[in-house]
Amino acid sequence: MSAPDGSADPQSPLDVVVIGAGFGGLYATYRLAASGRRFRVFEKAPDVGGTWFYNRYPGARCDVDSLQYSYSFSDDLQQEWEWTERFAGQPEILRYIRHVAQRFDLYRHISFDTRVTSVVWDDAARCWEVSTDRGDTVRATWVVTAVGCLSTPKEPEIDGLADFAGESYYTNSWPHDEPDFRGKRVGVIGTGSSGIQSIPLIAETAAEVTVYQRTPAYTMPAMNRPLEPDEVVAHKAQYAQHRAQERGSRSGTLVVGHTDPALAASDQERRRRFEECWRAGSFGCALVSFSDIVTHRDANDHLVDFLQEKVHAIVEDQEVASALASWEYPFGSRRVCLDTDYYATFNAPHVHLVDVKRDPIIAVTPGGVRTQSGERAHDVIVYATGFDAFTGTLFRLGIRGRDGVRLADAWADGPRTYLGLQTAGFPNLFVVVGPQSPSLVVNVVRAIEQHVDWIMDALDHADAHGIGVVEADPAAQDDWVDHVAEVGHATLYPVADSYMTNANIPGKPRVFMPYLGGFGAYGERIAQVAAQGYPGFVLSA
Ligand code: NA7
Repeated sequence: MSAPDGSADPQSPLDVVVIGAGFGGLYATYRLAASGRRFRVFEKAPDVGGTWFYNRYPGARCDVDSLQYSYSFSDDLQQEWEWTERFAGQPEILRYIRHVAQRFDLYRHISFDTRVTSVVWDDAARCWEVSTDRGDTVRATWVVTAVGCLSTPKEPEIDGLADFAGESYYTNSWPHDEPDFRGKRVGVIGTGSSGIQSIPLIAETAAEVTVYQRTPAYTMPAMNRPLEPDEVVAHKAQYAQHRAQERGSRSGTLVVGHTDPALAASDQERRRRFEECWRAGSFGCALVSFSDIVTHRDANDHLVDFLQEKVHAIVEDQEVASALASWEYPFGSRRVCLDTDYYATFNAPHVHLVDVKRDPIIAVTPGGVRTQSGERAHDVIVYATGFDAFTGTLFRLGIRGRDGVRLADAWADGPRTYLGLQTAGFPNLFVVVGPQSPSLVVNVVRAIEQHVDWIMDALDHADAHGIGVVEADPAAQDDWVDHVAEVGHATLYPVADSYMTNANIPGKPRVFMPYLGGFGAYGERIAQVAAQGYPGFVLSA
């Protein structure tokens, strides 16, 4: 017998090991606890929260409405929890996740400060052997990875990082003791969402802020605000309908798209709709403001022209405005950002922009940052340089499937999955919101619930039918990989270099990672597969 806490007993595998205790792992924990299965959850952090535990930089905030970016599995939970702002900040989201863990008594299932170091399939025993950096080894029939897509920091490929004599901070692993920028000269490298959210706040106290921009992001004002009590009451009264609408939608949100093309609209109508989205604080609205924004470059260009005008109207120094709006890729093909006062921050005399496309960074030096044009002195450098996204954390788990094949080798030319849920050669291993599923292009909390529910149904099906092994069929997998590529390449999304195309990490194959077929349609497809007895999966006793 295995100990009730799931500690090592090679003779008696657990039913399930879950890796990660962010939004995904926590919901899997809730479902597994309710199912009576024997399971254990491993989490490398000292608490729940995942991405929201680590990304605690100033201004860290969700860009999906909090009334939508939250669990739907418990009506009691969604009725009792009070979000204070339209877009919740990181501290509030982390409080929410902790509340969920406490309310449903989930903490006791999770081993914290425990990093999984290897996950190895034992074909003779038909189970996984999971080892951790604490020296534990646990065997389990099923493994569910819920490690997030943005959880392994990218190492910035800049010389001299270690030489810097001042303070260095990474937005994606921000210290718990808030750094004090008062009176300091701060350099910020990176202008994705993390840079764009943190720069205005850093500039509030720092003596000088120098922003090193390589690729300008598209960003729109978040229009964040406190939630009005009346709107919360009205939303909660309709929660069941709202959740159903989210589940059936393209993006897992309540954003509704237009069906007419921008190229057929008048200038006036285009401007009216773009302005509406700008004021709505919703980049999702802009993406679907016309039917052809994400599929037709000329349509997309109309929106880009509109945004360029906005930047030039806000930023006083027109040269700086030009650099901030020097987009060479279509709107939406990199994750669009929502900001609070980002562009206006560049009107402050102590905030400077360095366009490192024109003036490349040569190295970090003991005193600051040296670009081609010279050296700038800094007391602090903030790296907002992003993640080894989608596969970075999965590869670091040391997953080896049949015949000892490493997942990193099986995916050397890009991820190969069936429905984004499983990979041939890696039986009984399920991935929650990984590559080739809607994951990061939709409301990820909806995507998490969709995946975890599907996986739990699959485990029930296996139990009910005496099935011990579930594995993606290679032919079905080939078809899915082709389908994901085909759907992606019918849009403008794969055009840009970013973490969505793997292009932010030197040496990674350029592949478009998420599935763009729409959240609702994807949900229907995976539900149909389950209802039909799992075609495309090989099920054996
Ligand atoms: P992102 O969006 O990947 O942004 C990273 C930024 O860092 C981006 O502007 C990069 O420019 C820049 N970067 C990375 N390495 C370098 C080097 N070596 N030199 C200069 N600039 C560099 O990560 P975030 O954390 O901001 O956001 C991730 C997601 O979190 C976001 O999309 C939301 O969904 C929430 P580059 O593009 O490589 O030219």
